[in-house]
Amino acid sequence: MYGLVNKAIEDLAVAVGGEETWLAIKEKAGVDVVAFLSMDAYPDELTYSLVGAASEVLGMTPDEILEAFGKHWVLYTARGGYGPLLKSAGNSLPEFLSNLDALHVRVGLTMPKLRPPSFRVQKISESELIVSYYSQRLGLASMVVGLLKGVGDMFGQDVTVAHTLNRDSGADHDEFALTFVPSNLPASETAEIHAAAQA
Ligand code: 1MF
Repeated sequence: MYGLVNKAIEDLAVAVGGEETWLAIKEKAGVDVVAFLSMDAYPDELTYSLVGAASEVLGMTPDEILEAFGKHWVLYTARGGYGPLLKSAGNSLPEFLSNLDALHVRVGLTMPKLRPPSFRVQKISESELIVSYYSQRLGLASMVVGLLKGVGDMFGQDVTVAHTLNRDSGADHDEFALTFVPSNLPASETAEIHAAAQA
């Protein structure tokens, strides 16, 4: 995956435990890269190793790490210069998720090694969606749970996610049932993510 992903993991690790925690994670993962380059493509195995090592160092399950990372990715990219990209994908949770494939097409124009997942969105009601997730990668469904919640934060929506179809159980793709309501996140926090995405 592009280095931007590994940099976002670093950013989360440093936010949670400081620089020493990040160095411990890199060491345990056997990663000797001093600084990741956003635009370089790194082997997926490196990213999976970082997730495994973060799980051991932070005492969380890999799925908890992945979910936390998914949420952080939205904030990290919104702050880190991709605000306009995120903004261009829509003004509401359903609209944004429906436009994710188009967003990845845009990124892929300049990043030829991008292997983007694909999302399909069915509207059930004003507050319920079914999101289908197709990926060339295995084991990242918990990251998608965090991504969906992070997108909710961006629009001030509290999203409940149920993982209703699971590739780990033999399904050909993953499916999530989303219920969303206006969030009671501190307005400052929603505002920060939203403002970053407008920048
Ligand atoms: O193949 C890849 O390297 C790759 C990297 C990141 C593929 C996808 C993504 C983004 N995706 C990560 C989870 C992938 C799980 C899987 O493969 O099954 C998150 C997608 C997503 C889902 C919900 C909400 C928001 C999401 O992401 C928004 C997004 C997507 C891509 C980027 C930024 C925000 C992006 C931007 C620049 C990139 C790479 C990805 O690389 C550059 C480009 C220019 C300069 C520097 C780096």
